[in-house]
Amino acid sequence: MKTCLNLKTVKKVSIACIAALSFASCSNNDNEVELDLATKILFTSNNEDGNVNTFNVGDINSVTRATLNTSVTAADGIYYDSDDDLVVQASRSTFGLEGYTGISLDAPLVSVNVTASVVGTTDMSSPREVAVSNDFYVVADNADVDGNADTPDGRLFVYVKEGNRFNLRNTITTNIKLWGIIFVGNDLYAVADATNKLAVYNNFLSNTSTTTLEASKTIVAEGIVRTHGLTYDAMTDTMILTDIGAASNGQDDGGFHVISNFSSKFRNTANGATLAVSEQTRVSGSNTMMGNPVDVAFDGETGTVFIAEAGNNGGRILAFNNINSGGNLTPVYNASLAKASAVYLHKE
Ligand SMILES: [Ca+2]
Ligand SMILES: [Ca+2]
Ligand SMILES: [Ca+2]
Repeated sequence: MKTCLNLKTVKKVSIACIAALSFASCSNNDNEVELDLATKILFTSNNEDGNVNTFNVGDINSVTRATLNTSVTAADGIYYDSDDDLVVQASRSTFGLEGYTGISLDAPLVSVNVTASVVGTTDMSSPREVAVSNDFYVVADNADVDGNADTPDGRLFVYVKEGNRFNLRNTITTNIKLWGIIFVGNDLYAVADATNKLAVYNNFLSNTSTTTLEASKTIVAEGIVRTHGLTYDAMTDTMILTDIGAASNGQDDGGFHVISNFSSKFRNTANGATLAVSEQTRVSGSNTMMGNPVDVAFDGETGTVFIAEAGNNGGRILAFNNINSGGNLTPVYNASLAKASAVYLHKE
């Protein structure tokens, strides 16, 4: 079957077959081929060399890797926009967003040198995670705001992508320390760094001026020492929070918590109240290779958790399957990535 060489064609053919219920021309084998060839790319950033490493994780037992070599030397939060063939990361050497165009998934990714052609003003001090809603790119900056490291605070920089520019619309100052952020619909969830708390800012983008903003609601995730990264999968209503434990232990005190049926659990936990650890599933222990898991992505379809591990062995990308009962799991995939800082999973 020659069209197997073109992944998108195969998918379209299979979908058309299913729609027509044409079993004669669409065997079960074709459907299996479609699933096996699903495009799933994990985009990653790091603070070692600032390059974007991509991992084709469509088959977790046969992962292929390619590197987009950038001119920045350290980076965090990462995102991929398939409509624009655009990879975006938050540069920690220029302190602005950088977008690399022409990154198409129509053919397997190969290692290339890239130049940022979508850029913006370099407003930030310590950019971390990036959260995207349509053309709005929000960056969490964890630098101290008020000159007193003992008072928790941070800033959310709200950029709008217009043409090949990231234009700063406004800046929101928070009274929590920031790191991981993610949109769930119109609401922006944020970890309260250095704590075990999860905050939400409802209708976040409706705050159009530069101002300070209190979280709409904050809950405590029992069992976590210090959360850092988070991700949400709408298909399975699953929230995942990482736990870096002590930052000083980069080897074996980290983990992550899976919160299934997240919407109702969050709704039913009052502002300031605690979500019991018995309502969460914890993965941690010596087999997990997690010391400082700083970011997380989740494929709800396969139940696979991807982790950016900043500390263990200098930094790794990890994947875990069969997470339902938690515990001291051995990663199903493990690759070195020095000072790994962020992961973003793109599926099509
Ligand atoms: Ca402060
Ligand atoms: Ca740790
Ligand atoms: Ca991320």
